[in-house]
Amino acid sequence: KKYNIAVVGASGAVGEELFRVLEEVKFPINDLLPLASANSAGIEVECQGNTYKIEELTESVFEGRDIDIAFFSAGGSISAHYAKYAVEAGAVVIDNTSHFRMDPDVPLVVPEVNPEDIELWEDTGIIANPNCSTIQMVQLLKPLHDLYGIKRVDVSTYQAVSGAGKAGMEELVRQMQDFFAFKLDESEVKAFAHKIALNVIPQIDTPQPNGYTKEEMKMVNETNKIMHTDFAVSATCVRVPVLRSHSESITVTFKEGVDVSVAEAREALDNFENVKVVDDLETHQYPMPIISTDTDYTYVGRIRKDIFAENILHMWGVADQVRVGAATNAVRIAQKWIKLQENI
Ligand code: 2RA
Repeated sequence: KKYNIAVVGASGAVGEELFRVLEEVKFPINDLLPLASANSAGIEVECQGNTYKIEELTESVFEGRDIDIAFFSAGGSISAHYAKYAVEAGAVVIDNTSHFRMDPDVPLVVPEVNPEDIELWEDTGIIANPNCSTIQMVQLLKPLHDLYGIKRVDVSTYQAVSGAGKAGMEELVRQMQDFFAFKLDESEVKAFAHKIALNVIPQIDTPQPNGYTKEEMKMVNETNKIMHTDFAVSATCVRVPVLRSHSESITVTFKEGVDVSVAEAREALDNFENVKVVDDLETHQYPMPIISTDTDYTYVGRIRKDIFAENILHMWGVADQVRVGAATNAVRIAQKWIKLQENI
């Protein structure tokens, strides 16, 4: 069977990556409906050797098109308003935005971690994609939780500017060009102090009353919904001048009495779907954005036991934010959803 696909946000960073991933996995596409705002209408997109024209997203655009799957990645307010029209027209919505993630009736899915939750799609017609920084973290937590039982997770993230979309990537490139054009030395770089070039910014999204940011609370709240657990999570989310991959320093505290084995942990991670262990400090083997970018794997390294506590493990995870953190995760959900439909 082939499927009719809609992509809302077709001109954005995630939308463009979706077309690439759908082509790479040879997704069974019958027809493709790229959708965006009026000023992108008419732009042509390529997928699987076919050319499609972007159409304007309207409340009625889904009617009569027999859309099976509608990917949304055009911001929370667009999903909030338009997802229902896609569902009413008979599509399953796979939403990349944060809008539906914590809705108790909407499954929040990382296919390698909680694929069974995809079966819950029929309640609302919507399946939510977690936040990019959450996805790559739970892919590493799941095998370790199954092995030892997690009590608490502390994570610091080093997030690429692609998380802020095309505009975020363009801003970094422009600032780096400005910097080198002026050949500013380090002292003058302060002029960019509030910018991202040659800087790190310990804030992503809006401040919350508890002193955390909205991005940090996404990681705190989404992790336990996906894993069906209730352990403590604390996050510090930082924007760094990297284009497309998020890096994360993750400290996992297991239940009292666990004497964690690095070899066991490394094996559990290595055996986990779509995770690659790159871990040999002596030969400078560890995950870095230059390794992960444009790939669909979640890389993990610097795996080491805490110096002072038997039940604590530290690790470093890196993944391409546009792919693993959004487009590829969404396509993997769609692949499992069609298997579900075909098994019925
Ligand atoms: C970011 N995770 O990195 C957020 C949204 N993609 O900006």
